[in-house]
Amino acid sequence: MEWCQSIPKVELHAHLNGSIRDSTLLELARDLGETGVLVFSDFEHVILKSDRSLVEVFKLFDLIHMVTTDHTTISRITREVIEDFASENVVYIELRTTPKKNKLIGMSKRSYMEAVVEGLKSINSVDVAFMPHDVDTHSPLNSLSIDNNCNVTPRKRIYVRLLLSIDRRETTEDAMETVCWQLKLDLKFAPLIMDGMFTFFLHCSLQVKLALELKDVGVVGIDLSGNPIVGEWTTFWPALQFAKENGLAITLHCGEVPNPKEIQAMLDFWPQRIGHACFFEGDNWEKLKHLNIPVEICLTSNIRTNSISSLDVHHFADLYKVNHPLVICTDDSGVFSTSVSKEYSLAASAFGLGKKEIFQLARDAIEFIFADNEIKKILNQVFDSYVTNLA
Ligand code: 6MZ
Repeated sequence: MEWCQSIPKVELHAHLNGSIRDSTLLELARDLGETGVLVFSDFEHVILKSDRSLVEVFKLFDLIHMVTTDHTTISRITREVIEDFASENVVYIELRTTPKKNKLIGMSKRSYMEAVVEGLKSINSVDVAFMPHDVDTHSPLNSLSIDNNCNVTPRKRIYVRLLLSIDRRETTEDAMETVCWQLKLDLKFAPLIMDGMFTFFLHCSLQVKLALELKDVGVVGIDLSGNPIVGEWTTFWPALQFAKENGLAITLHCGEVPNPKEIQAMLDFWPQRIGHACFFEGDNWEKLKHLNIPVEICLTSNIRTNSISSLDVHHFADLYKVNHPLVICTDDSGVFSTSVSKEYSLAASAFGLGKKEIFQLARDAIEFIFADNEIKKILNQVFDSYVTNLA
């Protein structure tokens, strides 16, 4: 476990609100309990329970969202989550979150994301590089910090990119709003987009300008997530297709429950990555391998939610054996009381992987990130320098 902590790692499947610290969640719930908004003792029991079914996990998310949805809290959680990942030597993370609206407190999807960005900016303990111009090829692993007494110390650096999640409860219009916000398109165009007028947007120069603006806040893609038994693929497809046509990378929660038709439709869509892939069978399984779509593997999450009965039968083994692109992830480190190091450690013990294989697995993840080649180059240097320092 200690060794897994020491190596550089890449995290590609982490939900912001699912990665909240227990201590923060309890503190926020206690505060709300005092104002009478919720009954703290009911909440405490749910937070402290460790084994939950998938249904219970989504009930917990509803509770989490009750205590986390204001701008200050979103900024705080973002800061803490990134600090936690950095402390484990995660050198690149794609953090995903569902932008939320709440008229009562003046929150729009845009202001929600601005709060996330504020959270990133407020981090002092580590060097957070989340904008393209933060790329610094001279010192990829650390930067230097100089305190008031002119003492110079190296600071850890973590590269952060953001994915905006579409929640399966959302309507086509909501989903489109999430995508359009990223592209900074005026929502009055959304109905046109839904009518299939993609080309209009593709070719207008405004579009190019907006896509460039988008890069500035480090958003690189879209995720489809949420309770897998809710909603229909056809509802989300227009927004996802539009996002894809405009150069945003897509990752889908796919096959978290048995639903061969949806799995097939998702594979036909050909996303850049998928998450989970627990209930693939027959042709879909073969197709996944044939298309070589990288799979974000979340071991603890799959076991805790009973999607997979035990690690002995986890599909990681089959995919790993055939060299399928895989990346080990946490999913919801807070909700499932895990960490990236724990997940690597679990993979090592469950599938008999040695240090060399684990290091390679961690390094291979670089290939599947949504950020550009410049970042890939830097991350490769980070892994190289780890090896050099060991020698
Ligand atoms: C599907 C999940 C998930 O977006 O509020 N989420 N969706 N399957 C999972 N596996 C257990 N874990 C988390 O983070 C919490 C949201 O992420 C999605 C759910 O929509 C959940 O409400 P944000 O930051």
